[in-house]
Amino acid sequence: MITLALSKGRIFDETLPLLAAAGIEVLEDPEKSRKLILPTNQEGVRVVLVRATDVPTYVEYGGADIGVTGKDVLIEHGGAGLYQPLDLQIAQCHMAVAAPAGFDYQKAVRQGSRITVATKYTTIARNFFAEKGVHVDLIKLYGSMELAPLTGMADAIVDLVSTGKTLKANNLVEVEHIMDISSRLVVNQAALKLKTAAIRTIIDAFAQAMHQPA
Ligand code: PRT
Ligand code: MG
Repeated sequence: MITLALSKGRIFDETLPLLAAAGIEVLEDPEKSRKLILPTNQEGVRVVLVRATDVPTYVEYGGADIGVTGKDVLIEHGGAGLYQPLDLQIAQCHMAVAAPAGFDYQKAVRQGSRITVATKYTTIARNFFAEKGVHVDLIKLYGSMELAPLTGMADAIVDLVSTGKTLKANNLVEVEHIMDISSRLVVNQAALKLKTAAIRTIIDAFAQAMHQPA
């Protein structure tokens, strides 16, 4: 049995066509079912639904053999014990620093001021500002980062951006592009050794599906 960990929403939705290319069809719709384990048309393959941030943990500890997870989640997790054979180029977005239009971020950086930054992505933020030589006080949040500058709790945020609509709706402006983000296939190292053929088949099918012209 191969267990694949996915999170509901964009990762599940964007992984479906890759699964189809591997001949795997998920038999239930996660938006309609309350089940956390979904059967597929292949007796030897099942999907488990977990929180996006828990995907690397499930794969690391063998709760799942393989999983699909954002580069953001992977960096924050650390990636220990995970084989990362493929960048699937799905759930694309980028990590950015954003601030209210009234906050002169570039000036604060030039003057070497301390900046208070709210984020869910503390590892990415810490590394980015350390490399730039900017002194930051990080405030860890678990959601709705945009609110932090609006309430005066932080000068800026580090968050994911795709269309930019969320920043715009909250009067925030992107001031730094930190890195491009997409989702990766992650594999449990022990599972790769024990179930090589079955896992290789999936990796190869995904790789082939990705290289197909749109
Ligand atoms: O939502 P939940 O708290 O359950 O979990 P999650 O946010 O971790 O999961 P999910 O499904 O929202 O995101 C899973 C993965 O999708 C992330 O780890 C990213 O790698 C990737 N991804 C791609 C995104 C986005 N695009 C994205 N736009 N993840 C989050 N967002 C959020 C962003 O944080 C911001 O709040 O969408 C908002 C910005 O979107 P725009 O379009 O307004 O710019
Ligand atoms: Mg989300």
